[in-house]
Amino acid sequence: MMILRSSPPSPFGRKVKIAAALLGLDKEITIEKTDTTDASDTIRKQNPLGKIPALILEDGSVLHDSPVILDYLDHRAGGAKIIPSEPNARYAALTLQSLCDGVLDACLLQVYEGRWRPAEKHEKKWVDYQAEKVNAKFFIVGPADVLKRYEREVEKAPFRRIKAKYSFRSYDELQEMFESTTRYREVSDHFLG
Ligand SMILES: N[C@@H](CCC(=O)N[C@@H](CS)C(=O)NCC(=O)O)C(=O)O
Repeated sequence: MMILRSSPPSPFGRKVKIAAALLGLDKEITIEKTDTTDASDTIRKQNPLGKIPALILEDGSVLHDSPVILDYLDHRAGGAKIIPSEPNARYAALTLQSLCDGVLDACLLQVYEGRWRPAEKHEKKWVDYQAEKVNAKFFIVGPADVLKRYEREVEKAPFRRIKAKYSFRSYDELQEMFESTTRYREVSDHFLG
């Protein structure tokens, strides 16, 4: 059994959970809740950067960050399932992943402004700059019929609320939306047949 160090609201952790489900590997992974803000959490030993997600393999070795974990899961599932092997398709997929990760980073930087700095020190220019990246680049790739059904949920995506509130509560709302709307298996069937 592999162990995924993650936390329910973590977008990068959810990315790994979705990949595992798409690849049919979710039953081989136990999720161990992690608090990256807790200095005594073992994540800081497992990943010297103290970041989640981190995937602990059966032999005790630790993989991070999420692109590395996805690459490993794809390999473990037989290869070229979510990351193509043909060079053009492969580098297009990896670049798309990098873009999506960048959007998540821009979301997190807005959240961290609220989490780590007192309200009077929030730098609006910085937060707006990150929000621009999210607003400009946020999109979903997939078959039209699947997207149609998710459109309504995307409209409800609370990124703007995160921007407005910088609070854990908004993040919890994001998590709630995710739990109520994401159907891993359904998505898996559409994307992988
Ligand atoms: N590039 C990393 C980003 C991971 C990341 O930023 N994780 C956040 C939670 S979603 C985290 O651990 N933050 C705590 C920290 O930065 O110390 C990946 O793709 O896994």
